[in-house]
Amino acid sequence: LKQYPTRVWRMEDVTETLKGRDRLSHKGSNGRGIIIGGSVDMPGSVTLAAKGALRSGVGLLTVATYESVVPIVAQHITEATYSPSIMSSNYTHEQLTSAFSQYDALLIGMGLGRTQHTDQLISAALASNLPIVIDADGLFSLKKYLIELKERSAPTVLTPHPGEMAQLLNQTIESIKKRPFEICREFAKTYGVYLVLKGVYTIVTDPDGNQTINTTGNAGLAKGGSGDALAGIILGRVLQGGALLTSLANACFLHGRAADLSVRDHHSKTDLLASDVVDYLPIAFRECS
Ligand code: NPW
Ligand code: AMP
Ligand code: MG
Repeated sequence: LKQYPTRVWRMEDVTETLKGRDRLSHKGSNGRGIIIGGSVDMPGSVTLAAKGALRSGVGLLTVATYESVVPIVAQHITEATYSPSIMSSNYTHEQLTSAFSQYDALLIGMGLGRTQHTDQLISAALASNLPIVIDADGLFSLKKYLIELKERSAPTVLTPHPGEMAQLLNQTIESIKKRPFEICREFAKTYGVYLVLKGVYTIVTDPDGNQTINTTGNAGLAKGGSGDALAGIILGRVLQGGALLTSLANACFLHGRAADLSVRDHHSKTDLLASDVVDYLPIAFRECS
């Protein structure tokens, strides 16, 4: 990508760049991911993220969620392991950071709630030395840790919708929607982050200000759970390595494309669910592989 053009990410970009499975790989070499999310109010959020990640190539996945939530998630996700102990409030900042360092990448935030404990988890995730993806309630907490965000040396990916972006910047949703490209570029460059500003057309920005725009997806995605599934897909693709802007653009494309295929072949935009989108990921992957 040349400096600064905004590039529409097309299917041929995905087919050219989508990394397949190495014949000699094993589960450990296909990426160890951890997802920290969910709560008694929102067990579905982390379930969708875990399914999205597993359908996007993760080799080994651990879900860190509260003990009472584990049986609910585990009923749906049999391939992941679970780590409720990480969610114990007895864990110190250092213990959390050290526990996170056993993984290759971390996703945090969906369904966690806006609590002091979420703040502690975000603070420890930022202190870790691995690529991290922050979504939903994690973004709400992040506002308190902008200095730590700027100081990170490992990659950080933020996945806000316009409401989350607005609260992160202390601006109105309307002002973000007026100049989304410029605002994303300014923020990404200032804080050295990758930004996925979700919407009808999702904009992905890298820390140098390069941008891609996604045009897949439809109004069937305008429903609770869609963003949680996307966050998992993003973790899955980040773990496969390669240029991060490419991995993020591919993840957004595949998420939207799965929704489009599902609406073409089976569902209507009215009845489409986030879990249906994840179930259509295999067809989107096959089409692009
Ligand atoms: P309004 O008022 O709707 O017009 P929140 P959340 C705005 C979990 N979930 N364009 C919106 O505007 C998540 O993971 C769990 C413009 C409002 O102001 C989180 O942990 C589910 N504005 C938690 O719920 C399924 C937009 O943003 C604000 C916009 C809260 O996340 C659902 C809302 O933001 C959910 O994913 C857009 N495109 N999108 C589960 N099954 O467990 C949003 N806004 O208060 O952060 O609410 O996104 O629902
Ligand atoms: P969240 O608000 O976090 O659940 O994220 C919503 C997801 O659905 C994002 O990936 C959006 O890009 C996508 N989405 C929501 N509404 C639409 C729409 N009308 N057209 C296309 N994609 C959408
Ligand atoms: Mg969301």
